[in-house]
Amino acid sequence: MLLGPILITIVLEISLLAQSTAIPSQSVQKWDPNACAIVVCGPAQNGLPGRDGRDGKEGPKGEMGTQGIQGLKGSQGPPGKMGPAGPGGEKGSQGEKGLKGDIGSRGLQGVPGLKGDPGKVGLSGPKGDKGSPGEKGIKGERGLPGTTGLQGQPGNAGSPGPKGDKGSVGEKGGKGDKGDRGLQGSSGLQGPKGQIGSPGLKGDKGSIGEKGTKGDSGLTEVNLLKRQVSVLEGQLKALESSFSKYKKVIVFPNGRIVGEKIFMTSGYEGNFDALKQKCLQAGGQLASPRNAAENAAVQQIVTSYNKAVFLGINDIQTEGQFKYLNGQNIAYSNWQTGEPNNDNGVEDCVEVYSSGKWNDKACGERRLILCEF
Ligand code: MAN
Ligand code: CA
Repeated sequence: MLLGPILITIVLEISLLAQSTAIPSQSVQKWDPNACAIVVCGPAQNGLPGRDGRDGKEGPKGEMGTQGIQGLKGSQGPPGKMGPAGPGGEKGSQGEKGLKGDIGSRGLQGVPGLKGDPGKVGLSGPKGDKGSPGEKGIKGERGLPGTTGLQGQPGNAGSPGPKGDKGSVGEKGGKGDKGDRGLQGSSGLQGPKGQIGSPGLKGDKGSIGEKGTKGDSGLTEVNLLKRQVSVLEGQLKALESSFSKYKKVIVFPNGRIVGEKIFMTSGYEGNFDALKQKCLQAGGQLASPRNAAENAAVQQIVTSYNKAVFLGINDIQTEGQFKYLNGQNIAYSNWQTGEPNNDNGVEDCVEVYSSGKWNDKACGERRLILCEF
């Protein structure tokens, strides 16, 4: 930048000007009007004219002048640094709804439908016209021989002799020629109209139809879908409420619902293996409460039937390590004080008392079934 050198030059020039024009501050401060006014000068020939010696005391300071005209506005300074970004503005209001879109192009014409079923049997038709005469028939067979002819004329008178005997009957003549065929008979009446035949083969696919009129805009489709979704939501809610009601009906009075789980008994009693099998067959498994709420539901059934149930928990595999039927270690238990004690070393199954407390018990004992689904 050249500003530095330029500034230095300006300052230097101003200070030199001040030195050459200003009255030294020392001489102003020590000015005394009573002091000698004689000034010793150089030869008159070359000197400057002297002062007239009338210099009076310095007058009082004048009144303050009126304010000067305002100076010209300085040039605009360089822009400051950019400030930090302000907080984000509020979200604008939603724009107006857009215009309805153009109607879409019409779809292709569908394939022609299948040919319809055959019609009912029609009424019998009118009597047909009389047929044309038939061809001339073939010549008939020769006829039977004719009857014996009449007796001949008496012979001429012979010489007178004795009268002769009467002659014998002559031989039968030959069969005559067959006669000409007769004219063809007139045509018979027309028969009844037949049944309508079976339907023909399916027709060929029709040609593509004309381009349809422009369809509704997509916006309308979206609105239609929204309406359908809203209707479906309503139906779903109704179904949920109805389903919840039916679940209650089904578990009354032999079951309990806890969250997603349903405990249910059929009243059957048997040993652990039999109970386990029954629950599996029903699509569930022996009750395996995994928290206090589920255990409370099991307790309610036990109390209601006044019969202890076996749980889907045992330590058959490893003594003292109680596991669910899937082999996992139990995550919740509600043992009666002093249990499990593996009494007589034969207690690998778990029963629930009406208090809700658990006791290990021999698996061969019979208990009330309680399955969970
Ligand atoms: C008592 C307790 C139980 C045990 C049963 C067996 O109630 O010792 O721990 O399981 O007897 O009948
Ligand atoms: Ca026990």
